[in-house]
Amino acid sequence: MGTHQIERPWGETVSGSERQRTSSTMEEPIGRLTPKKVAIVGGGLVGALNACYFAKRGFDVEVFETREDIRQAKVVKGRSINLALSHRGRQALKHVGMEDKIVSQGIPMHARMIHSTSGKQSPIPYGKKGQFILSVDRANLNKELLTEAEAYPNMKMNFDHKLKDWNPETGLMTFTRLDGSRDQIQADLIVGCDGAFSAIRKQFLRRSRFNYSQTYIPHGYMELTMPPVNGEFAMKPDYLHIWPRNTFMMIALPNLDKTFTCTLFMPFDEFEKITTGDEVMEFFQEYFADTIPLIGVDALKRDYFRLPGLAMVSIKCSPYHIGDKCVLMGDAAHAVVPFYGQGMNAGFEDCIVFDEIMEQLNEDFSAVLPEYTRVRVPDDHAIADLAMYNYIEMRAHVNSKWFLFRKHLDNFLHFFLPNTIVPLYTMVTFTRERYHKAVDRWKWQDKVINRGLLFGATGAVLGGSYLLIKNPPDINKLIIPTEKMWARLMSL
Ligand code: FAD
Ligand code: EGU
Repeated sequence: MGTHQIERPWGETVSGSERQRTSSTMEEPIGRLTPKKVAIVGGGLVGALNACYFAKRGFDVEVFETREDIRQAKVVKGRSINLALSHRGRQALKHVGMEDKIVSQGIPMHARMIHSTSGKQSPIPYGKKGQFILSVDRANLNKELLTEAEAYPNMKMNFDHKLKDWNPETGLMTFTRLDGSRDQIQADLIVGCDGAFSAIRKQFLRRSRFNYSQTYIPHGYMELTMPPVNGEFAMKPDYLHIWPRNTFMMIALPNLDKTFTCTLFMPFDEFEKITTGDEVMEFFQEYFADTIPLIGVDALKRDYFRLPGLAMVSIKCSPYHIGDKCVLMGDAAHAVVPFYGQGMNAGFEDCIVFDEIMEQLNEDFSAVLPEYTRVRVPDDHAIADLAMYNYIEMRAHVNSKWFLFRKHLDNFLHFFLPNTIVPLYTMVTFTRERYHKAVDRWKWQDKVINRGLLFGATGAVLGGSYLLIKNPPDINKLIIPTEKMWARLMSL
């Protein structure tokens, strides 16, 4: 890992502060003699990526992260082991030159594999050939992003720094450390990337006209590992495996070590009903029988009780900024339920959107922050709503037959009317169409489809009537004589 070139047309490697000095004499007449200081709170996926974006612009960047450096840690605690990376996330990585590296460490998933209760497997492609999503390892992605960020000379990483409080007027932050000490740091801009339970957001909540809502869904999730069989993947690796069972659902994504991480989704009260190993087996026998030999009876009985079901929350808020001092991004701004595979992708896209506005408005925080809120809130709210909608939909009536039918219908309509009907998941997963626009278009398409069905049905009735009138059937053939009717009824 070398040092970074900070955007400069002739491409020398310079430190952030040097760049600022040069550019201020050349382009910016006043101010910016020293680069502005940006503090990024949270060194998770979005924080680490954002650190690259701000460093690339030449700011004096510091990252503050509660945990120890995960690159040194023996065990990495945290949510979900692997994630689906799609177009939006990839584009965001591309802007900081990280796309190829991360893609090369991911496993392409070209289709879903739907497992029915009987054990039948049916693939449904995500799109045309060459369209796929990637299964990436969360811990590895986080490490790569931290290493990338750290290679900028104008970057400082502070691990073991937990934000306790901060002052929206002055930008002064207070951190605590494991040894009990405190650290106080001031910054020109504070970027809250500290996840769904954001400490930065607490100051937002105390303010007037800040909108906030959070919803915990009744489902929890549990991760189970499916080991390799004879050194090979236990199931086909280039698929996102899905077991849709209405109330219960399981999903499995492949890992580089040839394991699968299975994520079981079910209501908390169902989790609690299962208290013994035998009950686990009974439950799996009924709903996910084909996975029992693959996960293994002993592993299943043991791993089910290792951790309780974990909660999922959906959070929406607005605005995302306070004055010119602070902005929220990633889960801190919008936690979404995982039923569209978009949480991280949306958080990564936040970084692109902010960066584009920084470019348009010459890095003037007092203009950039409100514009970011104006532009981004409708889209983040749209994906939060979509993910929640899909959760409700899947839970209500999605078994494997229905899932197959819906996806085939979507793909079929798209095939015949490629420019009119684009499936929602395609717009969400494979394009950068703004989320709220994708929803608008989806509603419009639904109207067209329904109208099509209505016309179709009306046409069938009218056409049928016409044919009947033109060729009236022999009425005598339609009337069944009484004795024949009796005979039929008696034979039942
Ligand atoms: P986080 O990853 O939560 O990082 C926040 C960081 O801030 C952490 O490192 C934390 O230690 C630190 N921090 C917290 N508080 C403080 C503090 N006070 N001071 C300093 N640091 C602090 N998304 C997808 O795109 N695709 C998927 O397939 C997908 N699958 C998912 C499956 C499940 C089961 C779940 C739960 C989520 C899934 N997601 C998925 C969503 C994804 O995990 C999140 O959207 C993503 O992790 C958000 O990143 P973030 O950096 O905003 O927050
Ligand atoms: C859930 C948990 C299939 C990883 C939504 C599809 C997810 C992922 C789907 C998790 C589903 C559901 C889509 C992708 C993806 C599908 C999608 C969900 C990855 C509508 C690690 N979802 N997920 N939709 O279309 O667009 O395949 O934990 F079962 S990837 Cl719930 Cl594309």
